[in-house]
Amino acid sequence: MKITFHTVLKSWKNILNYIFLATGTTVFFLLNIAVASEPKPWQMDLQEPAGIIATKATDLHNFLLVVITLISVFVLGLLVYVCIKFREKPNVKPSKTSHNTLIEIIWTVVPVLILVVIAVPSFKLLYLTEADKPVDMVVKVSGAQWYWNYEYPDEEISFDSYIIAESDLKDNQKRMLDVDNPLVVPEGTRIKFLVTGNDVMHSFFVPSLALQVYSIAGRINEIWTEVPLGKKKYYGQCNQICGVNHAYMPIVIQALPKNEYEKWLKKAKVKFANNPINENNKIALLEKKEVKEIK
Ligand SMILES: [Cu+2]
Repeated sequence: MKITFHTVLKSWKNILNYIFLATGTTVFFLLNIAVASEPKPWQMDLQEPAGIIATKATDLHNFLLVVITLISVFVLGLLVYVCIKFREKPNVKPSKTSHNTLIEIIWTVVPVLILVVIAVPSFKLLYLTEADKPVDMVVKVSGAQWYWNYEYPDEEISFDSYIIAESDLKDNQKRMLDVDNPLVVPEGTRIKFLVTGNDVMHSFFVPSLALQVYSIAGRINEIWTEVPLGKKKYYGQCNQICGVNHAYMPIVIQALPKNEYEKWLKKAKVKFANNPINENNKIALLEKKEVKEIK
């Protein structure tokens, strides 16, 4: 091929096009990461953790992944070694060994030690999730067939949250994930969720915030999380098979800056003014508070 000024210019143009395209795609993905925590197509890893519990849970997951990989590789290596070393050809007369005290002690003690090493960070995390930490706000979540109800006991508002049907989706809304009324919270807030159910069992599951708790009728389960700073949407789904429309009850937690949250709250108090607050649950909530204060 003859190299002319024109071809050089053309190839430079191509290179520049690629650079622009690559930068554009990267910026798009970074922006996407910045505004939403959601599952991605062909995602192999966990969702990016948000808040202290999710970060620690992801760290534990990564640590366990190393441990389990080492164990699997070791066991596979042993199997291959045994298959080769004790194959029939060089061992026409098979060994009849049935006991070896040293090996038996090793294969009992080493797994116990591994379990202890795993148990320490695991229990630490478990205690953290169960800890009665002071929180900034309380939200009551009720699972129903097949939608969620969110109640802000301190603000005396309550509303239902339904999936947006595929035919009604707007350009920036996600199929099977976006809802009409998201659970709006202020950014940088520690929230306690009181989770209960209206009918069958559901499960309130928002992976990026490490929230997963069963929603059971007649029972209140507690869980807390720290929503980090930043205007962001955290997507989740019911993950307890609860009936025919189980797949259609997604969860959206929308974190807003404090002033935007206050504005939303004002509007919400008007919009949801007619929604009844469950008086029985409110009493249960008060009792719970009192019990804690006595302790
Ligand atoms: Cu479900």
